[in-house]
Amino acid sequence: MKIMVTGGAGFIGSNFIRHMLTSYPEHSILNLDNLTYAGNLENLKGIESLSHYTFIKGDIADARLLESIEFDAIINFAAESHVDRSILNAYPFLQTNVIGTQCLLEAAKKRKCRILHVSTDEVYGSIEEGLFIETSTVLPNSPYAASKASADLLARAYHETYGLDVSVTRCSNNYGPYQFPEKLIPLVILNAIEGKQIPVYGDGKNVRDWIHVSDHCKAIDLIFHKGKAGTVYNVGARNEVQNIDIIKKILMIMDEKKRHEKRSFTDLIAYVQDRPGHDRRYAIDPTKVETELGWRPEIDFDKGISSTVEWYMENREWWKSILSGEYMDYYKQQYDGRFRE
Ligand code: NAD
Ligand code: TDX
Repeated sequence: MKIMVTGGAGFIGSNFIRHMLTSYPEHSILNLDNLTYAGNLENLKGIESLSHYTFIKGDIADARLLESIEFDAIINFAAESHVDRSILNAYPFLQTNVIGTQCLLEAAKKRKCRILHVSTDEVYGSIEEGLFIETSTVLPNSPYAASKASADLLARAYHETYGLDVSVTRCSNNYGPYQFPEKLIPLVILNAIEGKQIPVYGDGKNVRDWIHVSDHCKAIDLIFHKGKAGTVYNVGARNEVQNIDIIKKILMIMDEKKRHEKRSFTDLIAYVQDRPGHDRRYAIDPTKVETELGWRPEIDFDKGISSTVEWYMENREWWKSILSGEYMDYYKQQYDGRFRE
């Protein structure tokens, strides 16, 4: 089977491609990614030369390009993914997350093939108490969340109208290696290493439900192979943490690793203006994927966060080239125009 993974040069997509190439050497993986600021081929270092892996630089919203590519199934990770950026400019979010997803649904419809669309718990909005289930009302609060919710609704419509074999996954906040340093966890680690302030939005008591990226990847693998068409699966590790607690935990781990220095990293914490429309709490119920498909998260949060801190400490070259912007120049020039016309 030739599986087209979109957005495979990003954080979760690259972790997923590694997982698939190891778990299914019989499948070939095609990575379609247009290398936005968040796409980094360094995330895939070491696998470019594998015979069952191919990279295509291209846009998921390019319907003509999609027609020219051969594949048997699609797993869609490609997206604009950062809430703060969507608040500054929603347009690229609608273009990629809505129009792009619609182009992929259309391409899957033409080929009558399976498509798994990777979505987020943010589509449900904020919940003060209890947990969101798959049939909870979709009430997105940021332009990012609204664009993801729109794509989810299109996926549903393509199933109802055309009988498309599509499943949607809604996962909670991921952490782990190769996450772009605009997101909370890598930002805290890198700012601490560089002695920069750590901005805490509002009172720092917003709650997110955290899952290690490798647990998310395994859930997607399972849902792709065994999930029911036309349905949604929540994916989460029942691991709710307040932002300020996660920040303090990371800084404590870093303090422990640097005992010789007098200054504590916790001095770097700075409360700043809140994010507009900042969702107070995300919490999802993953019972469906657990009982229907037997998925369980495997990575304990304390161990996962500690190994993640270590990964960023040991992979300085990876993030230094992101912070300096070098990663874009080198890789983007290499691929520009090569597959487009
Ligand atoms: P990311 O920003 O790290 O990566 C996104 C990738 O998509 C990049 O490689 C980028 O180049 C590519 N891309 C963007 N626009 C494209 C386009 N038009 N055509 C082709 N490629 C394009 O994102 P991520 O954190 O890895 O998230 C992946 C998916 O998972 C997204 O759909 C996101 O909504 C969803 N998700 C993320 C999280 C999380 O915590 N990060 C949680 C739940 C769901
Ligand atoms: O500097 C910061 N300070 C801060 O307090 C940043 C970047 C974030 N925060 C807060 C905002 C959130 O409450 O930390 C929390 C996590 O923020 P992000 O890492 O930006 O993630 P979030 O907004 O929760 O969205 C993430 O999880 C769901 C991903 O970016 C989405 O793609 C995914 O759908």
